[in-house]
Amino acid sequence: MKLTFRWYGEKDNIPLSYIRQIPGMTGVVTAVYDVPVGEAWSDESVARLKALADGAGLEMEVIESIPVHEDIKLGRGKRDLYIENYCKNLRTVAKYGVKCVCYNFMPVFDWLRTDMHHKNADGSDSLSYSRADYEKVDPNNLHLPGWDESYSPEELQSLLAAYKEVSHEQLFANLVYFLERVIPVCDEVGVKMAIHADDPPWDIFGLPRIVSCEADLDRMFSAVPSVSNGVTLCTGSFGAGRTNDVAGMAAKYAAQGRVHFAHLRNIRYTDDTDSFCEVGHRSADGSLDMAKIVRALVDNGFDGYVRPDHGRNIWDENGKPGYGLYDRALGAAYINGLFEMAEKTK
Ligand code: DNO
Repeated sequence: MKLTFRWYGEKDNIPLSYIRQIPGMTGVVTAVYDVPVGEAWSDESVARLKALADGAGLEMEVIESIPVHEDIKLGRGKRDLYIENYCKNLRTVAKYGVKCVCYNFMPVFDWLRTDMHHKNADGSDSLSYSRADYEKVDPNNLHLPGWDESYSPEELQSLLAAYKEVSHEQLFANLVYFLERVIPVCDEVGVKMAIHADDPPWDIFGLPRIVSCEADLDRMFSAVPSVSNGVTLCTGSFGAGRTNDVAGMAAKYAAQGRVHFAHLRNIRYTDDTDSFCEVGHRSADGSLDMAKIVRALVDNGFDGYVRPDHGRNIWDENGKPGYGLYDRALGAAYINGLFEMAEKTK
């Protein structure tokens, strides 16, 4: 595996030199952030990120994300133009050594939580999701850090209305249409596409979600079989679905050579509905068996990229929600240990 760390480009207040000092760190996971979704990225902007990473002794082999325009997900008339731009972006990043692109196909909203600063018993805080609070959220008036917030309230309402006509089947057909056009480009330029799990892995606000469980991945892979069509095994996202066997999924898709990227983090189920809280990475702190998941990856030949995912805010850090330095660095150290043990006892 190759250990990586998410870095939000030049606006990230975590210096690359700090990232470089985390034991075992090989590279950054980043993106061009100042271009509207759907537009082409310039060579200069990608070259600049690459030069900064190089200068810090870090690789830049993973992009998270090249976002997918809503017209592609909705199957609207302009989707071919946006797909063309997507393919251009794949070619551009490949030119600068990128090997893996993480993306998602969640309508309108990316990840959802109901509390950005859930207070934990140890005094840290973390992201959490509660079913009771979710029931009170108005999707027309929702602001969460880390999303594309470029929609005006009117645009958001019209997007939400447009999805009323889109069933799960239609959304899946639109995903296949997209993949049938981008995966051949990936095959050609040597980039692996790694779809991110829905987070959380169920429909929200009546919007369809189609990357939530094993059956979803199976049908996506059988529709477009090239191994360039793979997954970001986000343990916290799939794991929030209590019927998902994350270690089983890790084993199965690693054996198929389709786990190109793994986001490793733990969550704890907090009631008997679907509420959960993000916790430190250790198995003992949450509901997921991280050692079993890493063992499943290693035993099945996984050789993709890994990154510690969301950490808590600790040591008075006031980090970007989920993306402070300290707890992710501790997570990285723990992940190193799990992999070393799994690899030496393979
Ligand atoms: C949240 C992230 C997601 C992820 C996208 C990939 O912390 O895991 O926002 O980057 O879903 O497109």
